Amino acid sequence: MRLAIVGALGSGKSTLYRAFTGAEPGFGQGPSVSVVRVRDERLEWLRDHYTPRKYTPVALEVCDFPGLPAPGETSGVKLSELLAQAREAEGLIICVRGFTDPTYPYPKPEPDPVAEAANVAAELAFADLDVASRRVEKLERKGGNCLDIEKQELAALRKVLAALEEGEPVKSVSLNPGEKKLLRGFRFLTEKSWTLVVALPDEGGDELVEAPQGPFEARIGVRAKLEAEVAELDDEDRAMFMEDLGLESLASESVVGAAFRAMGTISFFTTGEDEVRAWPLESGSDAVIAAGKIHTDLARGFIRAEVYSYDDFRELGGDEAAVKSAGKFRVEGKDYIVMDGDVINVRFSV
Ligand SMILES: Nc1nc2c(ncn2[C@@H]2O[C@H](COP(=O)(O)OP(=O)(O)OP(=O)(O)O)[C@@H](O)[C@H]2O)c(=O)[nH]1
Ligand SMILES: [Mg+2]
Repeated sequence: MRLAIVGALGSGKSTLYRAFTGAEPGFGQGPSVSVVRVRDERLEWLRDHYTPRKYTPVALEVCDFPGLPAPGETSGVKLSELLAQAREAEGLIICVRGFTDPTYPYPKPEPDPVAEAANVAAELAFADLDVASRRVEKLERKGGNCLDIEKQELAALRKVLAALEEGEPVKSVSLNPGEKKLLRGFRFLTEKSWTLVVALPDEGGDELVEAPQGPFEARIGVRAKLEAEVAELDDEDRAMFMEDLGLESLASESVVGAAFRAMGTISFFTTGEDEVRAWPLESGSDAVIAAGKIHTDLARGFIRAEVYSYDDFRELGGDEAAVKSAGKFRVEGKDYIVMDGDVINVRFSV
């Protein structure tokens, strides 16, 4: 799964990327990509409980994109190409500037997160509008020669277009599963989950986080410059630095978690002395799909899933026998819909 960091020129994207990854973004025209782990307190508790040989949190790819030029401006990057690449991501992190930095060119003396977020949102919506209307025109030209499936697509696209013209994102349009499937290939930017990040000055500015309006599933303020410096330290120095600053946790870590949850993805866990691992799963998936994430053999030879929730396990002191005697240990079949935080053991035979 992939998260794309997009935003205006100089809004703090690459600094945020460094805070996430500790890696330097490249200087090319394309996006830089790194893998980050999604922190999950539950998984960390399971790790401390089992002290397994291997510990595997969910990993996400994060891409740092070049800045979108401000309205009326041009830049070295081709906007359409850039946005086409952003379509490949499942979730977007929209980074806006909440700090002042005289060393970096910025159109205004003071940051304006409200206007900046609105511009970025408009740019993304416009890109969707462009894609949808081109396709509608093409299908309309075909007219009576449209296949049935194309007629359905056209009807669905008209709904999308109507919403976009009203300034509404594609995710606000109610589409049935069939329509969703027909439109999946467009990978609309306004259909994705959006996490707003306001890059904050080293001190203060927290009030800037609530101001921007838009279809954001999550919003969070990050002192990206400070956190990027922290990310470069080794563990010991980092702990000291964070204590000095009075920081308990890093906001950039919360961003990854928030953006992950905003995608509507859940996690289930597999545990034991060998490995404690979190698996991302599309919400609403059944036990066989979950088993298939672990290994295709587990889906193919699926017999049953032994399931209990992390919450019950933790409440009962991390004791499986106690979970059983409390009646919280369940044996589930193929149709069981996996829940966020389920601890699963798949029984199978091939
Ligand atoms: N105080 C403060 N400064 C920041 C923050 N994030 C970025 N900066 C500074 O803002 C300037 C631009 O940051 P970048 O991360 O390069 O911005 P960008 O969005 O990647 O810029 P482009 O890729 O050119 O669009 C740098 O001088 C950073 O040090 C932040 O959260 N707080
Ligand atoms: Mg950059």
